[in-house]
Amino acid sequence: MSQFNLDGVWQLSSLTNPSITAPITLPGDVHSALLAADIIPDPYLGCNENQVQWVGEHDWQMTRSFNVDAALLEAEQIDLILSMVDTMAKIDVNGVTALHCSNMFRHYRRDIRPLLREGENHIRVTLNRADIEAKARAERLPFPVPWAVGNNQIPHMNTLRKTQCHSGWDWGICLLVSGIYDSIRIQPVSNARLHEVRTRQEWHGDEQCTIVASIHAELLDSALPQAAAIELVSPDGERKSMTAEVNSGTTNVSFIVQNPQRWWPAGYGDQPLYRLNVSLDGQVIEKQLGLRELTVDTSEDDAGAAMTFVVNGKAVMAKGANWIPLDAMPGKQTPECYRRLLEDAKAANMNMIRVWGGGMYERDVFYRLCDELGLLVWQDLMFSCALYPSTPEFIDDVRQEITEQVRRLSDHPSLALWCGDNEVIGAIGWYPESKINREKYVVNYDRLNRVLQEVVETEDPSRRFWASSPCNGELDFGDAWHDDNKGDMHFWDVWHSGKSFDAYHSIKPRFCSEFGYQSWPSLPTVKTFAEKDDWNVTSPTFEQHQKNGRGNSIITEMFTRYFRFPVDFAQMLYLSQVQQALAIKTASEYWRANKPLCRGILYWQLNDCWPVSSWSSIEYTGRWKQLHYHAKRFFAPQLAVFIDDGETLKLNVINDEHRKVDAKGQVTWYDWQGEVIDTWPVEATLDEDGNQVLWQCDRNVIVEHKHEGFFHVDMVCDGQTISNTWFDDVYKRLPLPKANVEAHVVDKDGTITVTLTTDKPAFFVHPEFEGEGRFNDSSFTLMPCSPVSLIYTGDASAEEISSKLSIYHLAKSYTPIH
Ligand code: BMA
Repeated sequence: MSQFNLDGVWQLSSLTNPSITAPITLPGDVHSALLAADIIPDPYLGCNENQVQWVGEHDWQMTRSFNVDAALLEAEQIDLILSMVDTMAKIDVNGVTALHCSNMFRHYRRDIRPLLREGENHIRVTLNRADIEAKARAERLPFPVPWAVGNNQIPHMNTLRKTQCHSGWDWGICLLVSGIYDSIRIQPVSNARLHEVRTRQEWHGDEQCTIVASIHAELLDSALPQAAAIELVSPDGERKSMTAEVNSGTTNVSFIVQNPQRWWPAGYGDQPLYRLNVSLDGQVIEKQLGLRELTVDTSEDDAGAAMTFVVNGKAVMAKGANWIPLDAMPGKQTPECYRRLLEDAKAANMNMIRVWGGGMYERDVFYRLCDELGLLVWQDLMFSCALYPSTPEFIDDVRQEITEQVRRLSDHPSLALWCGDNEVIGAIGWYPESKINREKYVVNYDRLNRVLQEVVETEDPSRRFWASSPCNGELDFGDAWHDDNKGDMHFWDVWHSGKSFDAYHSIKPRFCSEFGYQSWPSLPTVKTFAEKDDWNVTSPTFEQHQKNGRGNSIITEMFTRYFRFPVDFAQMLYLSQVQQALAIKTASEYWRANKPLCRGILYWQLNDCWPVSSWSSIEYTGRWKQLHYHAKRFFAPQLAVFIDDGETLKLNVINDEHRKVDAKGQVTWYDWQGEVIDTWPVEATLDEDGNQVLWQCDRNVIVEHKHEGFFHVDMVCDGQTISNTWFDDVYKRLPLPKANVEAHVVDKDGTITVTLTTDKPAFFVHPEFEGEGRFNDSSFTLMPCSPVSLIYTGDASAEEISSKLSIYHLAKSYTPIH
């Protein structure tokens, strides 16, 4: 008898006001159901966030009936299996309480066979208010435990095991959502429960790898030992099968793989995947395995201590971004959206994603995609920016939660590191209570963190546990916001502390796991949430969609340091994205030029969970901000970057691949008309995993010709063109020419290209099509002598693109040019 689910349409009603009823599709959330039934306005539009706060202040119930036939009841036991239940829930079957849930990150399984009857059955899920439970728990704590004031709009979320940003964040809408976000499964059990299958790899040089699979099963009292069928399928489709006799407990079986195909992070090799299938008593578990060795090198050195991910013996330059939940309404977190976003991460040459601790342990589809795409995962445990209780009951619950999550995820080859939390060590220094009694709160921190470490090290000895992000190392409670010598750092001196972009040059991080700069969304995205009257950065709607109190002022003030002030709203949006790209480019390029000292760059943040002004490089609509196009260049395996040390202007060329690469091109000094002042050929074989200076110029020579032009490098590395541009001053002081950029859209055999030409050099050239799809490049330097042909991917026609195409470039942002 096989498993089935209770997914689909249920009936939702408010227990606070029973006249409010609507259908709800599960897996899904209450807000999405009310929105679909027109009971609430779209929370993402205008200032509607304020109109929907009542939803979180109601208790809800979800019911449905389902049919049970006599054949099902022949099963000895029938389990109800649930996960991602958000959060305070009671489950009744035919009027009898079967289960209480109180942790969104736990997995629940209960035999409901005694409650079922032949024919129609009823199931009811009661969802109680999270805010009231959080407050009640806080009142029971032995001493105050500060919550994420400033990010959360509803207090005491730190007492609940629920996605912490549900009650708002500095980029997040406050919706206090509830519901069930994973399939509601019913599993008949005749003889045995197949709880889980976990694997371990034993390497014997390059020639052989043994996969040890541990099958965890539970036999019913009456059952005899059971036969499990196990099959391993290689990436080429070669199958090896066996059967094993299984008892209650753990049964180990081994497969010897000769000449194993190794799994690599993106940019270092392929991602061959082996499939392991285990079936027992009608239950099947399928795993996707990647054979690889992964360690984290934190050994001490002259500068401090390394922070280097090493895969299959090769040091990796980790490049990527931080991930927040895909959508503020969990019902909208679809596999298609996961795929699109993660493919976009890979398309920008990323190889690591950090699952940030204020969100959730991601869905299986996320990790499967990361395995396929070669995106390493830095996995935070779900604690963020607040302090957390260390009471026995909280610790017991968390111990169970982490055990289950580590068991669920540890077989993914993409999973690179378990990290205890986001910024919780730092948070000890933020709140009045913990500031004046630091020892007490450090001990409180360590009690919980120690349990996290114990669980991770017991359950997954193959991986490193890292206490917190940021963290300077084992039991180091120092300032990882500023100490760049060891561990990972979060560098926020530019955005949060208002320093100029040069501050990125003042540190040499070993691994920067967070640094970010905000921009406003593009005009096409703004149009999806703001009426025309609100197209103004200080309008109520625009301010509602900015959750970092000083955010809009920071963006605007920074304009005055680097740029001439833009002429209108559309140009302000455009310029904010140039500015953001420039910030993250400045940092990333400089730190890459510090390789091998620096081995990781993860900017804050990849995505948005609703349409908002934020640090993201991809808007909620899926549109790439200019930053994402820059990331594709500054994270490319080969990078050419100008480094100005005050005395010399140098060209560093960095190669992250572990093989030599031939590079050839030239550095050219152009004047503002695009005429060559001077040019130098550059040619070299780039070292494996190297970082070389290939050209340099005395700064005095440039000073003598101040403002006369700019430097540009073009190189071809193994067929790929890389380029970069350097200016001798901030943009506002440069005599940028009033370039006229023209676009010609052509459809040739179904491929749409947009060719851009210009009469004078143009910078940060950004074509913006107000429809679906995107171009393969943007935000680049365009020269009169070399037109650029961009390829469009999407469904629009050439005519549509021509009629809805806006071309932006830097000089045009402050000078109307026709
Ligand atoms: C970081 C993160 C988030 C936050 C971001 C921007 O420190 O960990 O908490 O959203 O800063 O302020």
